[in-house]
Amino acid sequence: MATTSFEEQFDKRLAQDQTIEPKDWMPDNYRKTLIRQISQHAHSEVVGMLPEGNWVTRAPSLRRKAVLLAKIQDEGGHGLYLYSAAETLGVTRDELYDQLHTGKAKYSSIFNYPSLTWADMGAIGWLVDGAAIMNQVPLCRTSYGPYARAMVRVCKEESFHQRQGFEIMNTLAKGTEIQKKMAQDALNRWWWPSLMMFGPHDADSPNTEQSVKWRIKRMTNDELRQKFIDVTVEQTKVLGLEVPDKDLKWNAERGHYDVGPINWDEFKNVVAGNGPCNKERLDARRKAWDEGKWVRDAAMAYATKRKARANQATQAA
Ligand code: FAQ
Repeated sequence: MATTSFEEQFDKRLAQDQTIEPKDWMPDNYRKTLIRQISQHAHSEVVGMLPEGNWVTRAPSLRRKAVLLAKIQDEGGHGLYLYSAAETLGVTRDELYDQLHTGKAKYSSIFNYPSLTWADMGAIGWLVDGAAIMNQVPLCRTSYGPYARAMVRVCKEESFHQRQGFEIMNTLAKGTEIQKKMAQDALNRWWWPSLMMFGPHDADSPNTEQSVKWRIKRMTNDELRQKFIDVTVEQTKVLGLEVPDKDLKWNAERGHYDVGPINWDEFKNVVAGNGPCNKERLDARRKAWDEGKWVRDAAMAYATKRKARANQATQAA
């Protein structure tokens, strides 16, 4: 009987669209790529709580406040599922937190922009969660099992987030002149950074080709960005707002909207740590880590005490 090498078995599983599980053999670079992507994704969820956290105390009604709190809490939960998925690849949570706190790890560029008005809560839900869900639905079929399963639950929640954002935008856009202006201003500021969330153009994306071969990414950055643009431009019409792009036009031949050039210098600058809020975001995460030390210590002390009691009970029996 012919034996197959680990690598052949791995390739066969991918070709048959079966998931790779934590104890399966996998190429070192597949593991590395997953740790990189999943941990960046986890960090994004957790840092992504901050721009919205800024508005919890100033939400315009109890209902808005309860919904916003629930949404932010969901994002924290997404971070936790994703850190757990990353841990199955052999990295520890402490290592991942350390990479974030020392500024070695990347997280999504979008969360380095400020949330200036209440309308930003609408724009973040509608555009940022809208872009996130466009990117994440295909990840429900990513080849690494724990990541794919985490994404199924994440996507269900993101879909609620997107709708709550659209609802805020719709209320403002159909409200007073001042409210409509606030909604337009938020769209103006979040539109281009949302397009950047999908990452560089395919031709400039060093990781896409291999990640698509490994079925980690099921679609490329440009394919997903285009899908987002096509859907969101139509939603903007429903809101009665204007996409801040003078070059935006329907291209009948391609069956898609064309957009103007994206400012990749701005993207690179933000990813390099020089965006409007990079410092503030990292400072907030480090402060939360330091101030949470007593909680971690107390939980560890309690676990040690319970373990000792359980051991005593076993010995006495
Ligand atoms: N920001 O070769 P590629 C959310 C980096 S979650 C910063 O194309 P890849 C929920 C990239 O890491 C949002 N860096 O890379 C929420 C790579 O650098 P490296 C996060 C970026 O991995 C909503 C380099 O550029 N979602 O929003 C960005 O194949 C509201 C070259 O790029 C995910 O993480 C960027 N935007 O494709 C929470 C989804 N784009 O590592 C709160 C999972 C690229 O080689 C409130 N991730 N880079 O040094 C992915 O799908 C992929 O990792 C991409 C990038 C598409 C983001």
